[in-house]
Amino acid sequence: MDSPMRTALLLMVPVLLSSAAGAWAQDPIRLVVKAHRFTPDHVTVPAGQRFLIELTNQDDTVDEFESYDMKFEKIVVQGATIRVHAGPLHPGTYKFFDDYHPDTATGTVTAVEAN
Ligand SMILES: [Cu+2]
Repeated sequence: MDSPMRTALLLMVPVLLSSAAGAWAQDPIRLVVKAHRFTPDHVTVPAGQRFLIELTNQDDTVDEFESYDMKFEKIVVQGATIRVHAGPLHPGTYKFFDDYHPDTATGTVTAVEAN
């Protein structure tokens, strides 16, 4: 193999590896809270990677998106969309809730080994 071609192939490898490893966790997880319930109320993420949750509040009341397990807490006013970073998580199931309507607005994130 001639040298320029070999160099080009070697340069491509790390780019392909990093995009494959990062793609899943980098797509935001989109949640909606409506009638004081989350949709979806259960999501799966790869263990060991940071991820982003994007939450839209379709209620006409203020919510507080919170998780003791994942250590975030953020106000989301009516009609707004917020983003919170979470992870990296060990494999397991982690709870989140709306602190202003915790009786109905609850959900879970399950972290699974990503291979
Ligand atoms: Cu609420």
